[in-house]
Amino acid sequence: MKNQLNKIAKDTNLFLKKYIQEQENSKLIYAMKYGLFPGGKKIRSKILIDIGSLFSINYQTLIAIGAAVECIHAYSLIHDDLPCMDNDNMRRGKPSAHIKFGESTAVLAGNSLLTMAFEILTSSKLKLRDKIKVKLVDKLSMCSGHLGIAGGQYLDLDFEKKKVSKKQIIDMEIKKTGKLFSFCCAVPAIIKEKSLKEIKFFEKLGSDIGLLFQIADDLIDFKGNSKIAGKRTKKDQKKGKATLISLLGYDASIKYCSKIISDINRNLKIYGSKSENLNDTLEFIMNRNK
Ligand code: GRG
Repeated sequence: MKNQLNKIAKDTNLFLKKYIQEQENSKLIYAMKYGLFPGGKKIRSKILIDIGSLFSINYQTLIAIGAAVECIHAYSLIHDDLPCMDNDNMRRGKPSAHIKFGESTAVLAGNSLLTMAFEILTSSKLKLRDKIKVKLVDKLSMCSGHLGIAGGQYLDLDFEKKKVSKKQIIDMEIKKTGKLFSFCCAVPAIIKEKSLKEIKFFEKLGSDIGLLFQIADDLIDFKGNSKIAGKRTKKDQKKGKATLISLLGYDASIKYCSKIISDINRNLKIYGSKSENLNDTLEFIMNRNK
């Protein structure tokens, strides 16, 4: 699992470096590269490749789409760390982008990473028919905007120090984190032009994985070591963040995660041994410490 994740990370970074190298240079690109490289775990690309293997999709195609997802993810982290958002000084073991380059540069680098994701999806480097590319652009924009990551982030900030229900927390976490995983899970079915019902099945799978990922992330904040995590930990409680841990407690949150994993594994049984890679990824998500 770790070896495969490292290979995916390496291939994604290679794709992005080459993609950027072939563009004209700009001053903003330094801050963009700072947000992208060496980057994080590339777990979203791993999920893309796990689900892609159920449909026998070309590896390099998935790496290119994963690179686009990685641009959006890097953008969201740069903006998440800004003083007007979560105000964090450290990310991935180094100073946050706004600490290194200043706020205005961090905002603009983030915006440029967002648009770069769509450049990648429409580029001739992605060997897919235009009709499919339009569907991918449509899905990724829906997952990123007010009904997805940006909307979820709004709720996350809005819920601070407020009493909110379990349903509200789940809705916020699915938007903030789950929607990008939804996109990754839906991509292979979109490429293979599967029915709307099948695409929806994979989107729901993605939002469940994203929810699991977010709860595991909150558990790291709760009990994690900031040196290992590469970011400040034990901050959710101080900030009055609404999380499932703050509402249900630590043990009940772990139980909740186990239930998500067993439900996902049951739903994927129809894919037989092909779904084993994804099972391993879910275990990794739950047991990670960064
Ligand atoms: C991206 C459209 C768009 C809007 C920005 C700031 C913002 C609105 C959203 C923030 C969303 C956010 C930070 C969600 C948290 C997701 C999360 C658990 C991030 C950590 O992901 P990892 O662990 O990070 O995969 P690495 O460093 O491994 O890549």
